[in-house]
Amino acid sequence: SKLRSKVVALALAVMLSAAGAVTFASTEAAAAAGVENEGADCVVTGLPDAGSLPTNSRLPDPFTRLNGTRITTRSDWRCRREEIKRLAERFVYGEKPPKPASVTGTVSRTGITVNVNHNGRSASFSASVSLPSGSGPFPAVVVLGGFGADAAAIRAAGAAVISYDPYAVGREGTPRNNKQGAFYSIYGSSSSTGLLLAWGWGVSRIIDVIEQSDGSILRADATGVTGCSRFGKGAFVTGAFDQRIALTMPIESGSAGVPIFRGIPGEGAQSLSSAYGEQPWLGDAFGSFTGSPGRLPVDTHEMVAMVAPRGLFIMDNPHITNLGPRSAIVAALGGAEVYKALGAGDNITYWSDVQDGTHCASRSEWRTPLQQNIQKHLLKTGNAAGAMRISSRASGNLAEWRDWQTPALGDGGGDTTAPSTPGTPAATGVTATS
Ligand code: MCU
Repeated sequence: SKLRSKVVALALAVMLSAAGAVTFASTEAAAAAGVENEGADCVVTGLPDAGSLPTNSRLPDPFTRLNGTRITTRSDWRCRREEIKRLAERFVYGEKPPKPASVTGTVSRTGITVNVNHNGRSASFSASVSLPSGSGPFPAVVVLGGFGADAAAIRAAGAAVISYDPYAVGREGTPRNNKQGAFYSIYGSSSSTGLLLAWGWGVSRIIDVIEQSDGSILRADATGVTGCSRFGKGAFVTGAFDQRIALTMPIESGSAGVPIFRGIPGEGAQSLSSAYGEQPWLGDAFGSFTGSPGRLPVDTHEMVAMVAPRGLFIMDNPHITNLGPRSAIVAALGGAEVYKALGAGDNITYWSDVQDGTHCASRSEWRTPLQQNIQKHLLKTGNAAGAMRISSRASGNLAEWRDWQTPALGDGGGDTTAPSTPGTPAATGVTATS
């Protein structure tokens, strides 16, 4: 009868997801941008100082500008996103410098080398490449760290795997005033930028080199990024901060990753002070917020939104409270409101309906959605709908975390997506059991 109820639950889930699929218009995969930051020319004024921040126990409104007005069209999102980026840099991750003066390197069928020169300083690092079968040029998924991501499934889907060692660019185990690795060789060991954004900077430089290559092996316009645990934090931040990345796939990222900072204290997740103190993952400026996340003028639902409308596949483990899976769902639901407002609700998937409780386990449940996301966003051969596959072990309710509504953004003609009602789960609100 246990099996029977599982079968019933599965059938129900399939029916619900089939019903949910008609609720939102199916959206095409959004093209990645041709540049790292499409909002680089936006003039941002009114960034607050750390000393003048009000406390807000709810999630900040992603649609309200620093000057208090709300955006009304989809094209307004570009510069509102830049405001969020600047807030995230100032208060959470530290600054991500723009492309250095010189980036050179090579792409071969087995590896990528990167050489950076800037202001008289230089640094180099490399990554290995593993191609799928067939003839290229291939899309590629950058895998941060060596575990947790299903490299075989990525290659079987038709994408190359770029194995990238984040520690070459930002080492762990150093004090904040003596950070090491290629990023800090260029920008200084006392840079206040944390490791996560340094790792993302390294991926951006890999993409620079692919762009400059002859394009016969790897495609520069079809890059994904993934990683598990601390490298899930890194994959999330990497995708948020480089709009050339077409598909972002954080796995079991935990505190300092996807979960909302405001939710973590109540859930039994790794505390913010623990994550901040364990490694210099977050920027130095985050130190004054570990005990008062309500003062942050930005939260991770807005980092989710920074990825919009590009592909985002958040994989999480509901069995480990320490990872903050409930706080991660709220981040996904909050960010999905921006996806929906942009008409791209089908480009985000959150999946925590998994059986094995082991951290960064190899999971059969994610193989199909992983390959569907690669087909849709990197190969452009599929159009699978995004989904919320939330385990009953850990749920989250966005309505408890927001006091703003999602606007119907005009697009200057053409289709519009209906605004959501408060508390309605984003995308296809399927709850499955595991
Ligand atoms: C979930 O990611 C981290 C976690 O934040 C750390 O506290 C722990 O030490 O390591 C996890 C991890 O990266 O595991 C591989």
